[in-house]
Amino acid sequence: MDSPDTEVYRARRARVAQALRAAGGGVAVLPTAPERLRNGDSEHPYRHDSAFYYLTGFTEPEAWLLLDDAGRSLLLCRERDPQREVWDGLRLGPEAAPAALGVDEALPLAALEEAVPQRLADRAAVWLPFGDPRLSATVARWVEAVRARSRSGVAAPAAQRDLGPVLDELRLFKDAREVALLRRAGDIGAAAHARAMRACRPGLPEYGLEAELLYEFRRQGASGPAYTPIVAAGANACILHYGAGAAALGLGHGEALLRAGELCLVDAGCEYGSYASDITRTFPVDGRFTDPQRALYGLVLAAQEAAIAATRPGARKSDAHWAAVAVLSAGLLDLGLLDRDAVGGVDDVVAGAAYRRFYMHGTGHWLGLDVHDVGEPLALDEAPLEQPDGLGGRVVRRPSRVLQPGMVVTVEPGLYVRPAEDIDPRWWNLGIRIEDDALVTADGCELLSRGVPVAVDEIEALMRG
Ligand SMILES: [Mn+2]
Repeated sequence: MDSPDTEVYRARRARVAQALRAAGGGVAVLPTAPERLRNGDSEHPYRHDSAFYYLTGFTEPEAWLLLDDAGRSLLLCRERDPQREVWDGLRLGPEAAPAALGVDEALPLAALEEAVPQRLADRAAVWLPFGDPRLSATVARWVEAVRARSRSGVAAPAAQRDLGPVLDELRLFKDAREVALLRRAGDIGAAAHARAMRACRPGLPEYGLEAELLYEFRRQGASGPAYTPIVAAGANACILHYGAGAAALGLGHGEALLRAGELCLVDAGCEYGSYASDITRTFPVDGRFTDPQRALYGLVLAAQEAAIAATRPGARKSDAHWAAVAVLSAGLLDLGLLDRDAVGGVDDVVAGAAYRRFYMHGTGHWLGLDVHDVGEPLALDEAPLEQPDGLGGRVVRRPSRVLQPGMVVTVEPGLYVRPAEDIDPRWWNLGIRIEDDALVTADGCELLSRGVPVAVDEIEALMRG
């Protein structure tokens, strides 16, 4: 009797098999992620491949899944090795894998070179995720190995086909189990942000808040951050990927001090049960928004509210972005950050993309096993049409995808004002982003990350307490 967990993965494999059958059949070949050296002989913490995990629930390195269009699955994994297990931890081993994972068959990794060509014989196609040259070369070699046996009457797959879009499409729609994990990741991520806000005070280094985030993630059972956290004080908030390798001038990453009167931007989410949260909050270091900070923050929040309202079934994915852009553009004109005489009205600002000086990224991305999760963002079944390219021009391309229940997107507008002669100094170095995670529901969306305040008054109350 399989555990319900095993049944989830079995059902997902059955859906892949069904998709292969519908597209002419064949065998899918999917490896998990490689282990990677960090430096010397020490490795980065191991993280399994998301698609591999989605179909197996298996988290060990050095594993392959073969899945044919009849739904038969074969796992190749490391053998038990008492000597190695003393050093590296327990291994499931091929003997225990069928019962533990619900796969039909399991073999030791050593059988890979023999087993795969065997399973590719007389198959219409081999399916593999495209875009990885090493994998493509390996699979091509296996196909050649089948071809070499053609005199014995065996036919090699005539086609290599991309497994990526098949898996991406399934992963785009989250099932109940995935929603539960995303909700927990959102709750833990939000609690960590609240902890960072409470711990914030002038004089702390950025890494002081990063430590609070990491502590709360781990304390609540997340495996760690889902991506490199950004804790950006003052002007650093205008560096979009501050923290991911970008450092403040003359300082190591995260070493700038939090100063009274400045804002702090925190973009951090955790990984729980392999699922990510992705949350951004921006708050005053001394717990009290100044008037310019409050005005600009209020504008970003209004843009986020408009984008959230546009995140519902039937709307297109890009509707949230354009809703945010419309609000931001109007506000930038009202606050005088954009000069009406120079750029015209709201429609001109949107069409000419003058807002891009202060808002240069998109408003959301899919979220799931990966923080920037997989899934086709365009409606591939619709004809291309002329539309804004987001850079001030027009472009002919397929429209953005229509949202459906079960999809999960982030909603993350922002504004970033760098010092410039034509900008009133009161706005200088304000970098603000507000990001929440939204599950598209039957009649709108549910925010999974609102366990941390977002309203000005509530942030100030939390930081006072
Ligand atoms: Mn994000």
